[in-house]
Amino acid sequence: MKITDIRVIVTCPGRNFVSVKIVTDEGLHGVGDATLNGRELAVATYLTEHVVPTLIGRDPHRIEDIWQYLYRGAYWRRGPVTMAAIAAIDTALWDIKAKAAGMPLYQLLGGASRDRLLVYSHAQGTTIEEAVENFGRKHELGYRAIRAQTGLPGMPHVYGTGPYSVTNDADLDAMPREEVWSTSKYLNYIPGLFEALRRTYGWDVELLHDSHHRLTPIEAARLGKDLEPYRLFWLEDAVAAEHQEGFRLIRQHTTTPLAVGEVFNTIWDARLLISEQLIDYIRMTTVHAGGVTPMRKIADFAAIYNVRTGAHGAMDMSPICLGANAHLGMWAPNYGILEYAGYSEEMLEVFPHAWRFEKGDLYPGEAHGHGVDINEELAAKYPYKRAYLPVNRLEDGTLWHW
Ligand code: GCO
Ligand code: MG
Repeated sequence: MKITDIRVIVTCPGRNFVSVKIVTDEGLHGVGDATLNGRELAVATYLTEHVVPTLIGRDPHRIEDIWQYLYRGAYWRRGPVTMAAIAAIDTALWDIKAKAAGMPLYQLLGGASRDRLLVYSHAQGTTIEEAVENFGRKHELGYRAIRAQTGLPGMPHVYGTGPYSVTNDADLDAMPREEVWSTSKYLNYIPGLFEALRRTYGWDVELLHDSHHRLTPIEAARLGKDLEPYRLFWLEDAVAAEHQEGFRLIRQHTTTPLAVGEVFNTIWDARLLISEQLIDYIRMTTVHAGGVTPMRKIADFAAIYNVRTGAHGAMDMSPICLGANAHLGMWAPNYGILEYAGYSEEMLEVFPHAWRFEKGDLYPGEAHGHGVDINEELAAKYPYKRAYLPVNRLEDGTLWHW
């Protein structure tokens, strides 16, 4: 089999997605997600100008060799742009291999380790009352694990707390929106949210929370301790993880489970956190970790240390990435949970998919490959729109982690 064409497809059915479609001389094709929220065209250009020309004519079955060729061969390794580009190629190649083998991707990876995948959704509000109410709506939809976020009294909109909308993380702002943050107000207010959730919905639902990199290690340790009575499934991105040793300090102080990894690009970014058992869940995801090939290795490495997977699945990862994550999750012996933020109707029309959601679980489906495709004609109807993620400042104007 030979690769005859690789198309890089940029589309904006409500938010920007970058996809790769690899076509072969045997009529099989595969697709991969290359979306890097807010920096989409950097990846599209990296692919078109630097990657695609080197792959035409190659054997698509040589996935590992092509991955090494793009990773080691470029000399300039790692980084979100490079790894999203490699991920898209790698995911499309696994899609082709599984289709050629006549089986769903999870079968090729080693077969199912479970029947279904527990997923988590989001509930948020500008106040605790609003967040508790919205949590109830998600609970009624059947979700058994829900991430809860609330705004802070007297503060303008903060991350993940605005009115629910399918595009609300990056509602196509023409310039980066500036948000305001106060750690002390947050640390005082947030335990009240989880107290209210447990009081209202009891103990039969998993609670998650995302601090979005905004705390220092000692602040995160304090929050972890304060949340212990509510038995969280995890506390996510408590600190900016460049400072990995900071997790030692958090770990010494709290039994609240810790999750991190959505901005990691390679297994090296997670090496210390996993091998020292400083975290409980590794949240790396197919598109940002370099594809299915490294995701398998990360899962196996994490399993040695009892760290479970919890892949990032906000809606800025396309339905293709969700499909690949679902197949990896079906196989991984140490699967933990998968984020499933959901997509709009327009998005799902552009990306026909075999996975389905039912009663709090995701099923990857039995279609051959990873089960997600792209409707190129429809994709062309939604041209790219420049969009930014917000930035974050402390009340005195200091630029802070977003
Ligand atoms: C999450 C994330 C997202 C990110 C977004 C950035 O846990 O789902 O934190 O909301 O902010 O994916 O593009
Ligand atoms: Mg997050």
